[in-house]
Amino acid sequence: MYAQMIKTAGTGVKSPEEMTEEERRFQARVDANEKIEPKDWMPEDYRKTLIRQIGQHAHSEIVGQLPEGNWITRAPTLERKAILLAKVQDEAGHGLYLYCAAETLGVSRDELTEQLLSGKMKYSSIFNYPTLTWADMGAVGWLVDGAAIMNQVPLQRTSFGPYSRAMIRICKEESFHQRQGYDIMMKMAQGTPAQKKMAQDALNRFWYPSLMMFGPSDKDSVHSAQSMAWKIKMNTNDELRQKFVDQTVPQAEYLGLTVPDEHLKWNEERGHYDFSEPDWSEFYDVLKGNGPCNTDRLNARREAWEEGQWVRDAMLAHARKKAAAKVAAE
Ligand code: BYC
Repeated sequence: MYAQMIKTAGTGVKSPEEMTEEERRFQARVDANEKIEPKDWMPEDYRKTLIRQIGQHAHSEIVGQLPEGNWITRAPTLERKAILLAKVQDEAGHGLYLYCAAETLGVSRDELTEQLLSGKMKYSSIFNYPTLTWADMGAVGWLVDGAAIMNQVPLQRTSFGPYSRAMIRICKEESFHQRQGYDIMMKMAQGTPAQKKMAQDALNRFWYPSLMMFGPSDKDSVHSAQSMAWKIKMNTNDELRQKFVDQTVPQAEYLGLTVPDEHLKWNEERGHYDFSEPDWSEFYDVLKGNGPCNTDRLNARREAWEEGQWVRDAMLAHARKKAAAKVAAE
C-alpha cells in the first residue's frame, strides 16, 4: 500500500483506497488487460479522456490530409501521384474509423467537428507546418508517419475496445505510408546534388516538429499518469520519443543525411542516443494557434464543413422520409 501511495502521490491518480467499489472493479479489469466496451461501466473521466484523445487523433488524420493533399497535383510522376492519392485517402479512412470509435462513447461526429472549428479541440501540432517542396512528401511519410506508428503500435493494446481495433487496422496502413516516404527520401538523397539538398532541407525542417508529435516532456505531461493507469496510453511521451530517435538516426545515416542536432550522440552506457529537446516554447505557441499554418488549416476545414452542409441536410431529409414511409406502412 505504501508503494502504491508513492506511485500515485501528486499524479492525480487515485490509490485503491480512494476508489469507489465500481472504480476498483473497473481498474482490476484494466489491470487484467480486459477490453472495456462501450456499454460497460466506466468512470466519467475515463470516457472524457478517451473522447479527447480519440477526437484529437481523428481530427489529426483529417487535417493531416491537407499538407500532403497540397502535392497531389504536383507529384513528379503518375506513379507517385497514384501512391500519394491512395495515402491521403487512407488518412481520411483513419479519421472515419476514429470518429466512429469516439461515437461509441456518446459524442457525435458533428459535435467533435464543431469543437475542432471553435478551437476547443486540438489536432496534432505537426500539421501546422507547411510542405514546401516534393522532398517534404518524403519527410512527412518517413518522419511524421514514422512517429505516428511509434505512438500507435502500442495503442493497439489500449484498454478501450473500439479504439484498440481501429488502431490495428490503421497501423497496417501506416507502415506502408512510412515506407513510401522513405522511398521518396532515398530517391532524392541518391539523386542530383540539388535533390539531395532538398532532402536535407526537408529533414532539417521536419525533425524537431516530428519530435514534438509525442507531446511535452514527461515532467510537463498533464494527462500521462492517469492515462497510463487506465491503459489509454501505453508509454510515456519521452519513452516513445527516445524510441523514435533510436530508430530514425540509423535510417538518416543510411540516406547519407545529417540529423540537425549537434548534440546527437550514441550513449553506450544508456544504450540510446542522447539528443536535444525540441524548442518547447515553439510547441506551445503552435498549440495556441500561432504556427505557420494554423489559420489556413482551420479555414480549410471550416470551408469543407460549410460546403458539405447541403449533403448532410439532404441525407437527413432522406432518412426522415424513409422513416416516415416505414411508419405509414406499419
Ligand atoms: N499536438 O498531457 P499530454 C497521423 C496536448 S495523425 C497537439 O502529454 P496526452 C497522420 C495534449 O492534447 C497522428 N497537442 O497529453 C495523419 C494536452 O492538451 P489538452 C496523431 C498536443 O493526451 C495524416 C497537452 O498537450 N496521433 O499520424 O496524454 C498524415 C498536454 O499533453 C500534442 C495521435 O493523435 C501534439 N503533438 O498525450 C500523416 C495519437 N501533444 O488536450 C500522419 C494519439 C500533446 O489537455 N494521441 N498535446 O488541451 C496520443 O497518444 C496522446 O494524445 C499524445 C499526447 C501523446 C499526442
